[in-house]
Amino acid sequence: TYGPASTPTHPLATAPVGTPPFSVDGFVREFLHELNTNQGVTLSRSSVNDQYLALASTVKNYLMARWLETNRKTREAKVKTIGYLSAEYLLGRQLGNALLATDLNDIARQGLELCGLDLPTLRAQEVEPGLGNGGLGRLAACFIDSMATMDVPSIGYGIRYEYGIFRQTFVDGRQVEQPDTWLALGSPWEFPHPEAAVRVDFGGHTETYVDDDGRERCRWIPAWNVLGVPYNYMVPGYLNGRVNTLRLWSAQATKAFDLQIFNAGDYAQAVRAQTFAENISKVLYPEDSTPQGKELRLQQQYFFVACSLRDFLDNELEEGFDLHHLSERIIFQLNDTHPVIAVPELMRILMDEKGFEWEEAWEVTKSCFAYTCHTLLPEALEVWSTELLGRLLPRHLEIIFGINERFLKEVRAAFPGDEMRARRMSMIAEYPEQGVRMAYLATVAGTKVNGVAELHSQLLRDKVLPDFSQLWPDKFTNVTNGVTPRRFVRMANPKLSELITDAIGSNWVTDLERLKELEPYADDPEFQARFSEIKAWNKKRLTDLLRQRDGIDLPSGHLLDVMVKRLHEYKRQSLKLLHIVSLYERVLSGTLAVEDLTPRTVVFGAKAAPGYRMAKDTIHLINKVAKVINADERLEGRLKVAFPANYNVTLAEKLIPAADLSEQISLAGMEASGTGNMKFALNGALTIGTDDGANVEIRRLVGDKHFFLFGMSEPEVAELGAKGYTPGSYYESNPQLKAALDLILSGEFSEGDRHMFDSVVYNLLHQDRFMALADFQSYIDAQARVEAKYADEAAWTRSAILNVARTGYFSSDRSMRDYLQRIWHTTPMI
Ligand code: NBY
Repeated sequence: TYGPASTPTHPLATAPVGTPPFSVDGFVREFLHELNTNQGVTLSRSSVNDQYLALASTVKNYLMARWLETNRKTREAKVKTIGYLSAEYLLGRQLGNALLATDLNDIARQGLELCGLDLPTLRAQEVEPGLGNGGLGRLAACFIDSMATMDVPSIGYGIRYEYGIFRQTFVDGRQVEQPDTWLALGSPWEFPHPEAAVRVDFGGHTETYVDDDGRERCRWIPAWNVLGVPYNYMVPGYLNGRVNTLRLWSAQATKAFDLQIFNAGDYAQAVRAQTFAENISKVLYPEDSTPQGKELRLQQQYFFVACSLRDFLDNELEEGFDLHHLSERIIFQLNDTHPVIAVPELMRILMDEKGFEWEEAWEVTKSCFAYTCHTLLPEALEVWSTELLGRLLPRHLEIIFGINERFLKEVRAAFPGDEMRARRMSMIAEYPEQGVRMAYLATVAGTKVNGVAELHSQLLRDKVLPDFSQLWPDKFTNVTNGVTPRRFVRMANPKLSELITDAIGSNWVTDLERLKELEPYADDPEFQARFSEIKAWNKKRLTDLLRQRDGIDLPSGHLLDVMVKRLHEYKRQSLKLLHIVSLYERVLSGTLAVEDLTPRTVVFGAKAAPGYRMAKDTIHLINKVAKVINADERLEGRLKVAFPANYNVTLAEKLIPAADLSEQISLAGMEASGTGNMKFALNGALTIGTDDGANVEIRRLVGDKHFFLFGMSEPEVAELGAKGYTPGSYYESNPQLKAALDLILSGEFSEGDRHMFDSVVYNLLHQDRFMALADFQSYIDAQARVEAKYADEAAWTRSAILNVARTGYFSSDRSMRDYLQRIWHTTPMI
């Protein structure tokens, strides 16, 4: 229960808390107060970390009243809430975003200056919460930002991993993973509520019994449980006074469990029990595409979903709410299949705890979920073995079988006699072992199923779930991804933001389509000049950062060519590498004069899943190639390769605004959307890319003249695959490709060791699942077009400006509007 035991009588007890005054003096007072009372130090004895923590607390105090008010208002309005269920949130640093959302930047800078402190130094002290792998986790972070900014009531639910995505280091060019200790120096942005912990059950068995009304019912007799402790985070809207909540769950041992063993005298065992429970939220799985099917992973999924449903039903809804109307108050958006176990969990709660009949419970359940798919790779679709599910969540497995049985009846009724279809559509796979296809369960249970870009949604309908889209054509829809302009333009690129605002006013930050108004400026020499200066300034900023962060020296005046994303074969970092090696080889062999090389620096940023051998070998190869090329004086410094370790959101914010060329070179039909592609275009980089994911839409909007398209289209890929793809034939028939691969095989990059990179090279020659060799020539040709254009500085700048002007569509605010209209059927709160 919440609130005081008796009616408060002190006048202050019912008034909302005040916000500290928006003045430099008010800020300084608040900051010093936090430094003294929270950190227990005086300014003169404070460390940078003390100062950062005090600053964070100060900013929090400015947000607090709004947060409390948002919660009160939303509760009172009894409107529909978006429950965003995501196993990952790749938030990035919080301080800069909070300062921006509260308009405190100037006041904070001045106030700190008066204290002899420097805001950027304090900002640099923050360790970003890396609670996600890549695009999917970052998308969740952009979406909660947009919902807050658009005044959409929402709660983000997820896991408070004690260790986020690993910290990547390189040792002799190979990736080595270090634990990410993001909590070590304090975590000023969270509010733990151990008193509001919820219990989550696991294991045991089910039984039937006869209830008081004489009905036969099922129940779950679990074997063990853990506690989920909520940690609340504020999600501030941009200058609109709304502050939504992100609620992340941390696992703890239950007291009962502990005490029982403790009383039995086995202290060591009691401590082990605690460790066992806490393991559940200990670490983020660093797999970004191939689910590993590990027991702990399923425990994580059920853990956070069970906590979240319990929390919403018990704490967010008013007491006595009639759950038959649940969908009027919540829609749970499933961020991929990771939270899909929420479907049988809601069924279980409604039937076993609230006494609903199956049909009643199913009606409610299927109106409360919608499912977003983020992939097309068959191996990325989660399948949980029924053995594991039955052991960990026996009641849920029963319910899944029940859902499947009724669903297959519906299929057989719709397609009489088509038994093959019924088997294809079953949620239960029988090979290689019996397992539950979570994407099918999500599709059956969801009111809507969406892909994340037009091409992806189409392929999802036609290739991944064709039987389902025939059965329910209206269930399928598209919402093209977007990115938050607050973090990725306004914060990351302050100079460009100022230029834009000077030209068209400041409303673009929340209405990004307004960037269109920049179009006329693309031909304005003065605007062009300022735009180029800003690009140069951003490059300088990046150069300074990489020098002190990584000891990397970026040359100036180069075309900055950037490929940053998770390392995966389908994304084809190896194709980018072949381009680099080929340029080098042509200089060595004299087919390209050094002075004809366009001065170019290629920057890679990429983490490989720790168990993904090919990805790790590719990282090793990139580093080795970089080492040789960077040291070779014959290149006269005209080609450089930089690979800063540990690419993350913080680095992205400096890297993207500096880029000239954005590499989006996945095999067509493989990248669901991409979101980095959008961030680059919005910051005035030109894209070299395939017709894949959201590239398709970017190119359509910016126009062919301002985009470097290459490679096979998705239908061409399918055709080549069907015909039989033989990568070796491209090697044999393309001398330039052959020379590049041969140079790697010669040991040039491996101190003469001719076998160091056999895995990568022979995979390309004999398998090349993602057809890098087939697209090689087309890619090389497109890079030649890049160089020709780059030589005409005015033309390049004009195209870059048009990229900014024409990509306002890719704001995550627009994505949210699409979700509201097509999926959630609700409107912002006025
Ligand atoms: O989601 C990415 C897609 O590859 C990208 O094209 C898209 O833009 C983005 C947002 O929609 N998918 C992605 O990032 N996936 C993961 O990070 C991920 C994480 C964990 C697991 C699978 C995928 N897992 O099975 O554990």
